[in-house]
Amino acid sequence: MGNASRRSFLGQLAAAGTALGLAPWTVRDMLRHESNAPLAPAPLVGGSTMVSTWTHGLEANAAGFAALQRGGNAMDMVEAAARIVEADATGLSVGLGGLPDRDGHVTLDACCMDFHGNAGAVCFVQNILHPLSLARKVMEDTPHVMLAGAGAEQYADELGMERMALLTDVSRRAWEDWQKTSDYAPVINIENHDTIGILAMDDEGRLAGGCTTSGLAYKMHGRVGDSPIIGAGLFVDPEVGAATATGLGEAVMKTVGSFLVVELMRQGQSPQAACEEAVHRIMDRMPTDDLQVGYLALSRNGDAGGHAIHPGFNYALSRADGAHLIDASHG
Ligand code: SD4
Repeated sequence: MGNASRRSFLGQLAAAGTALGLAPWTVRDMLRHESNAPLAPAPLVGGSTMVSTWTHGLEANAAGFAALQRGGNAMDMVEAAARIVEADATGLSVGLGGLPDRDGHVTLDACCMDFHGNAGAVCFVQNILHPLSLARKVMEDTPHVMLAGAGAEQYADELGMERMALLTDVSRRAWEDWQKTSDYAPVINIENHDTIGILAMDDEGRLAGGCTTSGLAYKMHGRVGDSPIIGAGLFVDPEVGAATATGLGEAVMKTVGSFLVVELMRQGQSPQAACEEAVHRIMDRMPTDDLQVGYLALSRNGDAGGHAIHPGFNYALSRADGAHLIDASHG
């Protein structure tokens, strides 16, 4: 079914459901299942591929490929990769051990998109070790895209997800040190950015992506960044490619960065060129001396690219034949 006829079918389905007196929930479920119609297989030029932000992307990608070997699909690869980094107490920007907000609370943001274009997200959640898994549950088992704060935690409780304190001794001490000199303005510098964004293509050419973070260190309580915002911190267009962002979320949100990267790819640009143009969009619009943003993209034919405002952004590229840490271009 083509896009236009699918849209018309969806409209007729919704109208028919309402006319028949079906609950809106039932209609939404029908719509959701229809949107899960299989896509045409992708050209598998590069084979299964993962790209993930920063050095921790290497370990994450290894977990993703292990999931693929266990029979998982692209979404399973992304979730397995995220869980490794979320549970790693040594990372100061994701999950356990993430630096807290200015009031000492670790608050997490995460989202994911699958190869049908479905999306799920959670934001401003506390004491949940695996926010990306929770985002996936929102995507797969609810009619919604995003749950926030206490509502997301309540849903995690319903799912039986364990609650745990995420502030470690190391991150508490860092927060206490920060308080000594703090003027209570968010610290925005080029070191404050090691969110993990993960893009995966499985051995059937299906794309998925995820992004998970504790966000900007010492942010205002309640602040939500780009990472759980579909189109900003992550976007997957199953027919085109996927992109994710790391760095100062405010700059990414104002330019709807990941959607922009994927849309540029849809117009024919390579992942590398698309990331460059999206970075330049930020640099043209705001002073960037003190802020870093990096974009990472994967096309449906397995090409990858990455670009950042400043030097220092790297990403892990893994295929069946090996993994590499790549320094992204910048400027
Ligand atoms: C945010 N984009 O919350 C995230 C920050 C980040 O590692 O990338 N941190 O703005």
